[in-house]
Amino acid sequence: MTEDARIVRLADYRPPAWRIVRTELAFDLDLDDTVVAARLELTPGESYAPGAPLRLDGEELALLDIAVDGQPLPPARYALDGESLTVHGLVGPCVLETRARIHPARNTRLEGLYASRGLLITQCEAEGFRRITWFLDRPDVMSAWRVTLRADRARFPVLLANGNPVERGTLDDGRHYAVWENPHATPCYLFALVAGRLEGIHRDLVTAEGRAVRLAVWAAPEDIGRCGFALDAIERALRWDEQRFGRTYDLDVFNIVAVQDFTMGAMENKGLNIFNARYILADPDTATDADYLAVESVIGHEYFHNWSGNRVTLRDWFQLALKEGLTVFRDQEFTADLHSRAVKRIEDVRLLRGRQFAEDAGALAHPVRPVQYREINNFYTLTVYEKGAEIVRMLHTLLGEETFRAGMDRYFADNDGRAATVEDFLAAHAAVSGRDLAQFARWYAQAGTPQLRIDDEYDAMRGRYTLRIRQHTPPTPGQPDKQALLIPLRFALYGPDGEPVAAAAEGDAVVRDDLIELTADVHEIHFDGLPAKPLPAFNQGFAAPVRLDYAYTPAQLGRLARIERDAFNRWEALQRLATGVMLRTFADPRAAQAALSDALGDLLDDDAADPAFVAECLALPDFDTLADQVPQIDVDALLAAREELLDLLAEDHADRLERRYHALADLAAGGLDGPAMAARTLRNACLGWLARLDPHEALAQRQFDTATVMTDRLGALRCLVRFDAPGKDAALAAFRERYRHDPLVTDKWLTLVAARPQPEAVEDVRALLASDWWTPTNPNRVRAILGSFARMNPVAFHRADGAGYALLAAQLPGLDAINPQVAARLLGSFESWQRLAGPRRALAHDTLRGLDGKLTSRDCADLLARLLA
Ligand code: 0A1
Ligand code: ZN
Repeated sequence: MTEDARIVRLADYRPPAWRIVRTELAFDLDLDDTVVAARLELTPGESYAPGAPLRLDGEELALLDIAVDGQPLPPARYALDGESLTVHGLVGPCVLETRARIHPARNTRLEGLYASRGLLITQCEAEGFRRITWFLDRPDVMSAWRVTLRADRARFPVLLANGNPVERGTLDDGRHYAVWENPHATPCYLFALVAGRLEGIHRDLVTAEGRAVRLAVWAAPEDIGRCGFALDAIERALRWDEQRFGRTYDLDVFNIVAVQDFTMGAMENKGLNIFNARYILADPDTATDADYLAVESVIGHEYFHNWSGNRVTLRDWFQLALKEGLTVFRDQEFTADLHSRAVKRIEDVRLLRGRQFAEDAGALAHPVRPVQYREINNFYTLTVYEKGAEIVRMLHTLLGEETFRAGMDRYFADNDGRAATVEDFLAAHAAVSGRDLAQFARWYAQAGTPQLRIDDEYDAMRGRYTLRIRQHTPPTPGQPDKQALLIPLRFALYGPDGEPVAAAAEGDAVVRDDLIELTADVHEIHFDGLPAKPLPAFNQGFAAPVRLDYAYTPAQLGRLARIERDAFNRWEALQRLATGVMLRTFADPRAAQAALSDALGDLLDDDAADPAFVAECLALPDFDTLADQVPQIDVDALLAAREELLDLLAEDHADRLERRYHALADLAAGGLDGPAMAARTLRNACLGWLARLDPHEALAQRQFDTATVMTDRLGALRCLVRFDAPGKDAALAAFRERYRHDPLVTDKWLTLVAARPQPEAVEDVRALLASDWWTPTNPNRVRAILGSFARMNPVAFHRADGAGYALLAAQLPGLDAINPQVAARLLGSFESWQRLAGPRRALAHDTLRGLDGKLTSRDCADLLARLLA
């Protein structure tokens, strides 16, 4: 088979030849050996051809028995290979029964059924179910399910599966069983079971439709005390989806489980969500405020999938963004409604611009809906998730909340119980809005971040102000030419008094209130009757995920930071100002720096502003965001320019920073309420600046010594490590010992060590890899050490001698053999290698070439080929 024969293409989609209308599974569970009995009720599907064989997916399964309609099947009637089971001579509806033996404890890929600390866990998305039994492992085959779990009662007292519990009882030899029924038509990627020694907490409630539901959180006994916040978060998510989207829950139970070994963040299996423990466990001593918010957001995300993903699922994996982009949008709105909308938007845009833009500009760029793949696991990307959510957000912007909600209702109603496509989603919104969304659909098909270039002109004689707006999307791999997109561009014009100017727009684009709908490569729009040239502001709320090029002066940005009505854009003005200073793009660098410093000073003096927002403004663009702004990444120059500016600003505002730090102390001592969290955020931001100034190291040390919550303890420790304070090593050791038995907090310590912005971090990481802390089968641990190193430590990862690249590359073959998805994500850290300036480009290139032939998984082989193409 050639490499190309493995490529799966959207254009080749065919409906299934067979459907599986009902699936009954019975598991005899054990860590080393599990036996899976499957009973599949098959009926011919749309593309059924009489006499054609049935081909089921199946990997690493040992066949014990096979029968059709109750009769054992002779060997001549079926064929097995490493990937499939083919059955011949089936005509019309029939029942296929198989029994297979599998080995969970040997499963280090963590796909299919695997063991984690004595628990048995499943992960089936995208194609893991075929490692449990033979099946049509594709999302458009939807079945009703009945699952029986049998196991030793002492070692596996809790037995969970999808749907509702219907029966349980005792067997001989100390064994017991439980039966679960999931009546909703569900594809196999949403199958789940969990068995083991777990404890649970629960809450009973009644949905808006009057259904009694039991919500429960399950975790290892030592962790159950840290699950209360997660249980509250489920209830908040359930109520929010009822109110904002009119979606109610549809089973008698909703279970979520925390596990320590999990490749991704969490998984939305029907009625039984499985979570990486880091997105469930939280208490003030071990979780930061940011961790709490992440727990709430991921719980929301998985819960919201029950409608966007489960009730309406995907026709094929090319449609992944149909569930993921939509569900990210929904979880973003959940957080925005519950907390600060402006702060949430800023954080989402930071991630988008710092990471997704880089993906879209690098060797791995792909459309939100790809048209081909070698390995679908490689498409769980920031582009599918985050840019996918931005597309839904633009639709919301274009239609407005009311029409968008009607479009969502229509989408859910028309597609409930079905496997849908992006076209179905757009058709629902087109139907309710009466709009033609054909051009808008290009957002799903075209890779690359669009660039808007805006020039303006003011004719004082006529009082006419003109905007000329050009759009351009750069070429990406396989897509040299791009077409114009429908881009909703929000804008405002400010007069000399700082008030918005109300002037009617005319020109060759549709303009509705504050929204210009760009559809062509170039638009010209003018406003008449303006007594003075206005100050324009664009893309409020970052309504469109584009780069925006308008030649602001530092003074204009300083002014926007004060007068712009949109909070996101006030933050954005400061980011632009800081970026321009660091990249030296302003004609008068001194004036630019002064404008930035003045604006930050005013913010620090503004006790009425939300402290969390002020903290966002103090967080100037990071390395990734700066690197995204330049054609060639000169690592040393970017890092140096950033440090230089931060040092100067810290000097400028030492007094103000200190005042806010102390003034917020009382408020920050509160609990998990918004004001207390915001106060801690700003205090720790101030500390981060102050720690740059020698005499203030003592402040960080004092905060570390007296901290009562993880947010403050970790915030202080980060400063000590970051600036190499004298107490750094003692503090790191104290922290490590205090949390030695807590894997999630140990990961925080390892992250600090691996991300320490010093070239010697390469040697520190090497030492960690040789220590007992290195457990390469645990994805969180691999991420804490190598992920933090490659993604959060540009100083060491891009070390001039190439030692950082070599360190990572040396680990990849071993990791690839353990867990290909984890290895592939690390390999993705090289996505921007082609833009590196100087010798680093060749060093990275050589490192990648050196991996050729050493990475055996389809995941890594595919990525490496694309990186080197
Ligand atoms: N659907 C999950 C993410 C997920 C994807 C793949 C996984 O294993 C390969 C696991 C989880 C979500 O969006 O939360
Ligand atoms: Zn998701």
